[in-house]
Amino acid sequence: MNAYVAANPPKSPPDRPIERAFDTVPSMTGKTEADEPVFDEPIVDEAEIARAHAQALEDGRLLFAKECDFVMGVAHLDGLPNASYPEIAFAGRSNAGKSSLLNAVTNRTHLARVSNTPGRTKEINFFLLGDRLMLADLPGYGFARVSKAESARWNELIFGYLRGRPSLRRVVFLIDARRGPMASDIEVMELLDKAAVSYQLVLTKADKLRPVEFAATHANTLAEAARHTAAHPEILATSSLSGFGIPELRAALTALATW
Ligand SMILES: Nc1nc2c(ncn2[C@@H]2O[C@H](COP(=O)(O)OP(=O)(O)OP(=O)(O)O)[C@@H](O)[C@H]2O)c(=O)[nH]1
Ligand SMILES: [Mg+2]
Repeated sequence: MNAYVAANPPKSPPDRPIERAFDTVPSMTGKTEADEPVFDEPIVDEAEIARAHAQALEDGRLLFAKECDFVMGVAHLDGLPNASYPEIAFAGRSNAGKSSLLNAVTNRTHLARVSNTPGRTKEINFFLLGDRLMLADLPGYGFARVSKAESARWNELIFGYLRGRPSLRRVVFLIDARRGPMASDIEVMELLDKAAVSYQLVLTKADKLRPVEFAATHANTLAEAARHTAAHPEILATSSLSGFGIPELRAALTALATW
């Protein structure tokens, strides 16, 4: 026996088992937690949730069925229209499908100009929906085949607008679902995080992927969104071709159509 143990003989064990902490903490009713009922699941009024969801979809359908008119195309920051309506901007890489999505959501075929040539949208095009919501179709970034000077001019226009627009309620941030978030997307997301501009990622061209491929991109994109402070946690998926996800996008934007 060593000197320490000899000097400090073990105490005899307590004559009753040591109480576990949660057995003795009184609850607000004065009972122990062990006395409290245990519920299998949280109580959720599923019918109420379904009703609210259906109402949001219907509100979205009604707003986006209203008149939608081209207001102006803007090539310089000093030419922006007055910030008098709540505004949503469609942003993303060149060719991500911004103009197509704007047409799909407003149920028009030729409102915004769509092209097979990346870099088609060269100005910020503004559209007013139902005298309630301004929609802005932005030129895409990341298009290699423009001159450095032109690319710098676009970036100045796009980021100047995104950072300084007081009426901007949210950026619909398009990501081509075939590619998922790319380095240039993540760079822009970081800029928006820094400027505290709220954005929601929307995966486009969902019709081009098999379900298993889509699930992988969706998981990646969700994980990317979680790393960004200004990203909305929910991700939408759309196809401008099939109409998939369009009613949900309308509902999400309609919820932002008030000050
Ligand atoms: N299959 C499929 N093709 C799409 C979809 N959305 C867009 N496209 C195609 O993708 C190409 C680019 O679409 P745009 O809407 O012009 O893309 P954008 O982001 O506005 O491009 P920029 O103005 O150059 O930045 C066009 O050929 C579209 O037809 C979609 O949901 N499904
Ligand atoms: Mg475009």
